[in-house]
Amino acid sequence: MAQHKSKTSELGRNTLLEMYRRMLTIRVFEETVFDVYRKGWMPGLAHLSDGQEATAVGVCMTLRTDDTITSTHRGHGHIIAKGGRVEPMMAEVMGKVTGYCRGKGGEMHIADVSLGILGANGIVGGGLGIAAGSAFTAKREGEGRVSVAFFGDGAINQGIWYETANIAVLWKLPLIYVCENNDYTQFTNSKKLISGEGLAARARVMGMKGVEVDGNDVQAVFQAAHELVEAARNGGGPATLICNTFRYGGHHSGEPGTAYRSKEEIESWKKHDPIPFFENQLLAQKIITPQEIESMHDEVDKRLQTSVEMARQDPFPDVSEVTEHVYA
Ligand SMILES: Cc1ncc(C[n+]2csc(CCOP(=O)(O)OP(=O)(O)O)c2C)c(N)n1
Ligand SMILES: [Mg+2]
Repeated sequence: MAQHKSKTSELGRNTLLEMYRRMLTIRVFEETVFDVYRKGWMPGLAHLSDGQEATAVGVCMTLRTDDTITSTHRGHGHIIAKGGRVEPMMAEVMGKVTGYCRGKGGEMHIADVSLGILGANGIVGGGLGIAAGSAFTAKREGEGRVSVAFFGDGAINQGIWYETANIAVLWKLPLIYVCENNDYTQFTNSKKLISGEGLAARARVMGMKGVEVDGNDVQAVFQAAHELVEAARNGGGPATLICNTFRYGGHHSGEPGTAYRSKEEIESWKKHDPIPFFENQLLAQKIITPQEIESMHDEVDKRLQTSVEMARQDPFPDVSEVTEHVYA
C-alpha cells in the first residue's frame, strides 16, 4: 500500500486503479450480500455500507499491512479496503466453515489479524477500546505502527469514546479515530442526538485535531487521512477524521430505509455517488479507459458470483466444534 505519497496526484496508476477496484468490490459485495439475504441463504440481517466506499478505501489505502483497524457493525467495506478477501467473507456471511471465523462470527464479526483487521463489532463503540489497546501496543513496540478506529456518528455518544480519547491524548497514542458520519443513528437523524457544535468540535475539546472531509471523495479522504496517519506514526498522537457520507440502504437489510429518510435525501446523495465521482476523475486524468472500467466491473461481478457459488457448496461447521474457537 502507498505509505509515503501524501497526495493522490503522487500515487502511481496501479495504486489509483487498486483504490477503484476496492471501492467497486465493496459495492458489488454489498449488493451481492443483499441478494443472498433476500434469497434466505444467510442467517440474520446484513448491515450494508454501499454509498460509504470512499471513506473505507481512502483511509485504508494510507495504511501499512501491519497497521491495525477496528470496525463497526457495518464493517464489510473496511475489511475489503484493508485487503480482506471476499471469498472467506462471503462464506462467513453465510455461516460456512470456510469463513474467516469458521462461520461462527457471521456478517457482523469478521476479522483477519494477519491483515491487521482486529474485527468488526456488533457493540456500538466496541472497537474503540480494542483500537486504543492496539495503539498502546504499537507505541510500546516502537515500530511506527498506527491504529485506526472506524466508528459511526451514533457512537460518538458512547462513554468509551471519551475514555479512550482522554488517555490517547495524554499518552500520545498513534490512534486515528475515523467517524463515518452518515447522519443517522439507526432510525434517528443524529442532529437530534449530538449536542454542541458537532463531531469535529468533540474531538477538539478532548485536545486533538478534528478534521472534516467529504467522505464520498476518495482522493480527499486519502489526503486528509494520510496527513493524520503520518503525524501519528511520527509521535504526534491521536486525531479524529470526520468523513461525511451516506448509506443508501436501510440500517439493516430487513428495512428499506425510507420511512425516516425522504426519497429526495437519498437521491441527492446518489448524485454524489463516490464510485462514478472517482471514475470520472480517473477518466478525465486518462488513468483509465471506459473499456478498462467495463472489464473491471465484469471481473468483480464474476468474482462475487463465484464466491457465492463456492460458499453455497461449503459445509456449515460441524456441531462437534461448537465450543471451539470461541471465548464464551
Ligand atoms: C452498545 C450498543 N447500543 C445500541 C446498539 C444498537 N445499535 C446498533 S447500530 C446502532 C446505531 C449506530 O449508529 P452509528 O454509530 O451512526 O452507525 P451507522 O449504523 O450509522 O453506521 C445502534 C443504536 C448496539 N448494537 N450496541
Ligand atoms: Mg451513523
